[in-house]
Amino acid sequence: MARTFAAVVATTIAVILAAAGCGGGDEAEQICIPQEKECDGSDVVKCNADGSDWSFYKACPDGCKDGQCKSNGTCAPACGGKECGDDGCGGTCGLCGAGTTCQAGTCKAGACTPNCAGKTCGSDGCSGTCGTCYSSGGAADPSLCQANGTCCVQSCAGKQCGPDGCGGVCGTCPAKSTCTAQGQCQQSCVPSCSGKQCGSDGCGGDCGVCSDGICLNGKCGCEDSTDCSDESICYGSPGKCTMAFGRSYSFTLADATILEGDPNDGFSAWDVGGGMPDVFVECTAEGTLVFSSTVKNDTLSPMWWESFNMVVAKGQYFECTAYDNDVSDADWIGAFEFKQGIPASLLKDGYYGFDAGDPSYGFQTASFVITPN
Ligand SMILES: [Ca+2]
Ligand SMILES: [Ca+2]
Ligand SMILES: [Ca+2]
Repeated sequence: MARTFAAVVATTIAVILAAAGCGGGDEAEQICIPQEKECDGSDVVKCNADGSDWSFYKACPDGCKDGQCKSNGTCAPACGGKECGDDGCGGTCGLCGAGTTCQAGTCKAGACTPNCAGKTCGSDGCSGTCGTCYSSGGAADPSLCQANGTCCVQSCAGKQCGPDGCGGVCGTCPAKSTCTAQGQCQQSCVPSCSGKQCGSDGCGGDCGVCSDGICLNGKCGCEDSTDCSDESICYGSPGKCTMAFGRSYSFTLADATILEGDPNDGFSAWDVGGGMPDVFVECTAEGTLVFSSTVKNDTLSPMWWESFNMVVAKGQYFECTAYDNDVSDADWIGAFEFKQGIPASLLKDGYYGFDAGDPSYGFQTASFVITPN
């Protein structure tokens, strides 16, 4: 107000000087651009219409910068197009000079009669306000003042999101969630780990991590050795991947097929007088006998289903030989061997089928079932 008072005094003096004929009759010196605004401390000052002086325009509760009030950060003053009157945040868009009144946001000559009949917010038609609207959170919010001059009451009690009933929202939901009709944020995807030890929760997460990294149908562990890495087998129940070598296996000799004649003796009958062979099998590991089957008499397709246990080391030389049992000795029928050791693939398969692949070889085929102990 000091500025306004000073301006009035200066104008009065100029008028007096002009009337006295002592001022040379010149118009007042122009010191600013008419209507220009600048800051004076925390006030906005405005250049007079003739550019002769600054006058107080507006007080800024949160300070002035570049000729405009700073926003207080919680309420955005709504002064678009207004030079005076209520800014909706408890402040003013400006004050009108002497002899003028604020009418619908514009300073006009003459008196103005405030009218707040039926109104609780918005402009009183002059320089004042009929009231300020507040959000459900307690912050002044001019956007809640409706066209009829009453405050819209937000209905956000107990709501995290959704319409506030006043054209706005009660809040926004974080990513991957949506707002329910009841105004609650709900994850778009509902994780499901019921009955699962591991694997996907259906929403991009894990229900758990298995120690051996094997998760099948939500359970930790393997179903068979194909689930495990190259040199490991599936063992136990629930299955767990474990090293294939250095452990005991049960080898079961199931059956074999023998050539009808002895290829080592011109394909003559195996027994003197034309009898069929009397077959038994012996197996060695690193030259040590680990298995000797019973004798199956007079057959080309003996069946044993006889077992032995053996710890299988990696690279361990292994050989099985079939013989025809005779009265005084035994005829060598044939053999198979693993010079580089039994491969992990057989231990994983749990089965070995020997096939000579040579129609003239005495020991044609044999089959073993291999089970970890
Ligand atoms: Ca013989
Ligand atoms: Ca015989
Ligand atoms: Ca014999």
